[in-house]
Amino acid sequence: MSKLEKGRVLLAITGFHPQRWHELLSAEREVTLEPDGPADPSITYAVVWKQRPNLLSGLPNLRAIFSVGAGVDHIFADTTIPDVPIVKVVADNLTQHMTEYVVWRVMDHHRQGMLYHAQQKKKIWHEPPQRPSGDISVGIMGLGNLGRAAAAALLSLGFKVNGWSRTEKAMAGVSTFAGEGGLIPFLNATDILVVLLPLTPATQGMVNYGVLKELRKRNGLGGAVLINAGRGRLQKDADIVRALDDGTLKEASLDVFEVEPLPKTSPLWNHPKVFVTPHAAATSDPAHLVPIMLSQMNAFERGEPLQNLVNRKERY
Ligand code: NDP
Ligand code: OXD
Repeated sequence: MSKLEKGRVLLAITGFHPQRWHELLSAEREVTLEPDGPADPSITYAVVWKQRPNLLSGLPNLRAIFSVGAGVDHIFADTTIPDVPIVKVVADNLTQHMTEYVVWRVMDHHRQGMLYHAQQKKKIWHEPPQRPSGDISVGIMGLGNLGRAAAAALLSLGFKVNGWSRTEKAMAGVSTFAGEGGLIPFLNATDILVVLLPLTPATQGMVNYGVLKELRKRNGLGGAVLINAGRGRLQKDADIVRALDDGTLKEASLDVFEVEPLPKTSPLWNHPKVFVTPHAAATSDPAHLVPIMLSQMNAFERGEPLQNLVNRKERY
């Protein structure tokens, strides 16, 4: 089949330059760069990141939407998206990056990286007590593709691992909790909270002071720790500052924020107990993701079902 006989792709990206995505998709398909031809009836697929509102509803023959990220809240920000399947990213490379980020941040808090950093600045030679990882329970909010991989890596390092999800899940070695009823018991059994939830109407603002207050504090870490690599609007930035300042939280690693880029005026930038990364926990790499998208499009055109579909009702 020639490029022209295959479904045409609309590439609709805001916030970064899509040149590499364009080059790689163009190797197999005709690609239209938004805003060049948005209402083109020959467009079959849209590959999107934070697409312009009302753009997708103007495509008369759209058959599927592909998200450039694992999160799809950026797609639902447009309330007019047409009723076609939405495919999210599931890729070994992305999962590996997220696992590395979670292990890095958990290990740094566990091994007291912030304390050593502060000591080094003052040239203090002092060795605090070391606790075994088995004394620490890491609770992962969101036991999906990324949460499960992080859980497996943390288990292999000896941590106790709890997982919380919307529906009941079982995972060997992990204590699992589900739904609203499982939330408080999950938090009460957790020393380091790792947030890997999607942003949906049900999860927005969930990482707030009341939730942080429920974390366990009697641990070798000397307090509870928050790590959020899900989405910024899951959390209340001001509640995190309050929790850090009154000792509810000992430390936090934040990759995502209510407003991104994090405003220069945010107290999180200079907070001595916060480690900031710029939404960089797991970057979508087109070299890994475009071949997966293209093979899904090819399979779909052979009559095979699309994989990794978003549940439109739950919005993830
Ligand atoms: P999945 O869809 O595979 O998993 C989502 C998990 O969250 C599931 O376990 C799901 O429960 C759970 N969940 C959803 N809603 C609720 C709820 N209301 N209450 C309790 N649990 C809930 O997503 P991924 O693991 O692939 O990705 C997770 C998120 O990570 C993405 O949505 C994105 O926002 C973020 N992300 C961030 C990146 C970064 O660089 N910072 C990079 C990539 C992703 P159930 O199992 O019952 O369905
Ligand atoms: C994603 C992201 O959702 O990069 O993949 O945040």
